[in-house]
Amino acid sequence: MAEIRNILLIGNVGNGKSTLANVLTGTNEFEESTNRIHGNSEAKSKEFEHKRIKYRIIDTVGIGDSERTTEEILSKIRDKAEFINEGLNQILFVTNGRFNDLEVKAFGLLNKFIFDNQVADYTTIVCTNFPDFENEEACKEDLQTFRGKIANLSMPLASTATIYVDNPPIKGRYKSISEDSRKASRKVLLERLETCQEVYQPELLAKFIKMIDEFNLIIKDTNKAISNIYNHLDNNIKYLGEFITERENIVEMIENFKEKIKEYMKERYTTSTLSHAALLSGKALTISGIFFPPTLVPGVIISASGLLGVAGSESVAIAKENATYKLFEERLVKDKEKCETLEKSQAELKEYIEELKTIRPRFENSEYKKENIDSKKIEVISNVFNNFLGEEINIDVNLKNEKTEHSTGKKAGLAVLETICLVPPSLISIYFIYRANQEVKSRTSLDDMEKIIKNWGEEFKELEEKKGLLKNEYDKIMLCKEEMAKLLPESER
Ligand SMILES: Nc1nc2c(ncn2[C@@H]2O[C@H](COP(=O)(O)OP(=O)(O)OP(=O)(O)O)[C@@H](O)[C@H]2O)c(=O)[nH]1
Ligand SMILES: [Mg+2]
Repeated sequence: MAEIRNILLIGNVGNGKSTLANVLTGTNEFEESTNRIHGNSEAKSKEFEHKRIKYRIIDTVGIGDSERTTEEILSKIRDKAEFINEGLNQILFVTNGRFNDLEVKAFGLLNKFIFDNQVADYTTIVCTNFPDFENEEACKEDLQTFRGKIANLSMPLASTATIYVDNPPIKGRYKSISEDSRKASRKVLLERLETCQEVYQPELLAKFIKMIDEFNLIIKDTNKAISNIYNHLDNNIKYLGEFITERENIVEMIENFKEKIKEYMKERYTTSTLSHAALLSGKALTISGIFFPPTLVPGVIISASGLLGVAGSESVAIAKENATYKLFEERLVKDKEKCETLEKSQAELKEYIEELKTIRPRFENSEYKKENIDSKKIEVISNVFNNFLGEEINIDVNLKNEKTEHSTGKKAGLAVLETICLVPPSLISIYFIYRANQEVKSRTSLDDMEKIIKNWGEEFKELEEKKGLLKNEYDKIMLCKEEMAKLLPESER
């Protein structure tokens, strides 16, 4: 025999469970609701002793409310699992004598999911609100009609032991009469409970708890995966937007520089032509100085200034070009970093989508769904999976990141070589003028920059399309997220 007898009170909202708990425990610790529609939201338990037998009265929140789903009804009882697991001595099914369909349905659900066929042996129906409860004949007569009525609703209930009580509220004009009535009710109840020695171990409860917990975990995991997908999609879209803008900025920057470089290329061509001309004529004067000495000094001066001009214009060109490249390359490095970040974020997004996919079979195979415990919740989750995972999800964005092959060193080396070649008297200057002319025409120094921004230009349309696709997925997941939030308790939304 258990040390303490657990007595579980169940029954319709407002049928007098809490009142009965007060009557039994001889306290007023259980809240007797005056509002019959919105009863206790919380239910507690209290121990007391009578004739050296310890009892624990476990009140529950009213069941059988037309608004309540199967799960709600069952989970009310599940909250008391700690005591139910210890074993129950008696379940007091509190009714006001007018059993309705919902009460019968609730009792049926309890049998199916928490208790088992044996439950009727451990249940006593307590009819409250029966002022004539001390009149044996009146009770018998009522019991007959009552059983006749419920026989076709629930056979186990029709054969369950039934007692009658009346626990009117202790207030107003009839206060003392009410107190007397409650005392007499208590006697009837305790006499009944004294005979209940056996402990009933509801075996289905553990299974039921597992089923509910499993399902709650599915909701939690689904919600987490959806939130992660939502956040990543949101980030990806914003990021891709910024990425596109940034590339557009680079393209604009290059376009501007292109103009500037064109300008200085022209200047460079002029300087280069003048310098080379000076150099050529200087050299000619120097050579004629052999035959006509007065031209020697001016010839050396003119060729030296020409040489300086060539070297100067070349080094300015290299420096300007170098500055442009540096800037471009810096932006390219940033662009590359962005590509990598987006790639990483996309990989994570894919992982979360895969995760969501793995939850789906868990949901489909769950006992909860098979037993259709809560059709509303099941529908919400089904819709979420169908809506988001229904079609192939296309989130891949392939970004190309190119490298430039600009080398300042090579150019500077060539320039030095050029200057050295110009020192001895020779006609090589003419070739260099020709080369400077060619460079102005082809602007080779901009070639690879132009190639990159051209490729990007072709990619922009594709990226915008991708952004649109991501946005579609985002809209879908947002709806799923909103739906899922409805399944979560207020505090976790
Ligand atoms: N006359 C009379 N009134 C009762 C009896 N039992 C309960 N009441 C009244 O019915 C109302 C509801 O009683 P509660 O004990 O709060 O009912 P409950 O089953 O705990 O209700 P919930 O917690 O909402 O499910 C209260 O106003 C009680 O005073 C009874 O046997 N006779
Ligand atoms: Mg109550």
